[in-house]
Amino acid sequence: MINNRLRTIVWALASLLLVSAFVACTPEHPQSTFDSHGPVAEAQMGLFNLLTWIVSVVFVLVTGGLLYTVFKFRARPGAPPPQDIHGNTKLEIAWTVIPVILLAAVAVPTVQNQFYIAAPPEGEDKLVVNVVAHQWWWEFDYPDLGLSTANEFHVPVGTNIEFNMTSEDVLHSFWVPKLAGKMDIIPGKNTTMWFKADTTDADPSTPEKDSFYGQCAEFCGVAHSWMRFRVHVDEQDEFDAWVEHEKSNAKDPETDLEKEGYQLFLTKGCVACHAIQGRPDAVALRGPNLTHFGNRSTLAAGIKENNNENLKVWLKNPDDLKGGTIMANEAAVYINPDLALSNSDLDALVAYLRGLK
Ligand code: HEC
Ligand SMILES: [Cu+2]
Repeated sequence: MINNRLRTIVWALASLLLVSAFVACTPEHPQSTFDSHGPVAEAQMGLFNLLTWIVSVVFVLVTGGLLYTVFKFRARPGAPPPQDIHGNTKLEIAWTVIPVILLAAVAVPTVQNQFYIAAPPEGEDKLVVNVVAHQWWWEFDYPDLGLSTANEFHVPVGTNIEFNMTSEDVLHSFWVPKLAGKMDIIPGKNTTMWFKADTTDADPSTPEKDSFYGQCAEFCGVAHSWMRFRVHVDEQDEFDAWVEHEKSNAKDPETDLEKEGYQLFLTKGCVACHAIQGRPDAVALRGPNLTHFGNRSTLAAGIKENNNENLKVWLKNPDDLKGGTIMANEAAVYINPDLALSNSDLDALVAYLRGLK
């Protein structure tokens, strides 16, 4: 009875494990490494496939040999006790030499790949993007184009993008699964990697153009899993237009509500942490640059759609969307009751920020 139930449970767990293993391999996921795009992701995918084939063959041969031996030489009633043997030089040489050959065969492409993914090929055009990781958002600077943005960045299709990365606080890791493997980001140190996107649309099965999803892949504190970002891959002319616009100063507030929001932005201490280009009072960089915030598709490092409702929830209490941010813990409006934002303050700030197109 108990045995039967146990057997059912073991079978159920095993099938569940098998199903989840296969489901995990689907390329139909915005962060699937199996849907590789561009030379870096493809090189890594190639290495993965090579390794998988080699270990599969080894697994089948070793397990097959084992099963064969176990069944063929199993104890039979009345059979004499097995003979004790010790040492077999031929066998020992074989099982030393074969793994050495296999490991050497795997080491060559692995080391080649390590060098290949560290920096874009010499002599080819490249675009440099400096990444600064913060708890829990991303700063993206383009030193050669003189612009800086946050949480979402654009790159031209078919161009090598070189990343120079460092951290403001703790360890983070930069990962856009469809474009390249992970790279650690270390405070006080510069790490590099590159990728080249071969398509502008991360998911052609949907009618609209999709961006590539990225995320921090190193545990960096309570909101680690909410430290996401987006890569928008553009045709060259779209990218050039984005750069021109992104370099321009923030739009002036137009409607009365926007003007009120701008005043609140100055008087409620938001400028202590947020930069808005063209506003000399707002140059700090403890939080994301908000110059063209209205054009970003997501809010709070890729976790929510950037719309009026979500922005209002965020400004009312960032903790409701994402626990433990510096904004919730240190901004005057959340720690000093005299400065707390009223409902109409929130509406004005939403109007101003969403208007920063
Ligand atoms: C003590 C520093 C600090 C102050 C003051 C502050 N913020 Fe923030 N803000 C941050 C940080 C840090 C983040 C990033 C949070 C995250 O995503 O983890 C952020 C995120 C944001 C975002 C989302 C940006 C994006 O790209 O997703 C908006 C909008 C914002 N803040 C508006 C405001 C407004 C309006 C005020 C004033 C009422 C304010 N902040 C005050 C630090 C601050
Ligand atoms: Cu992180």
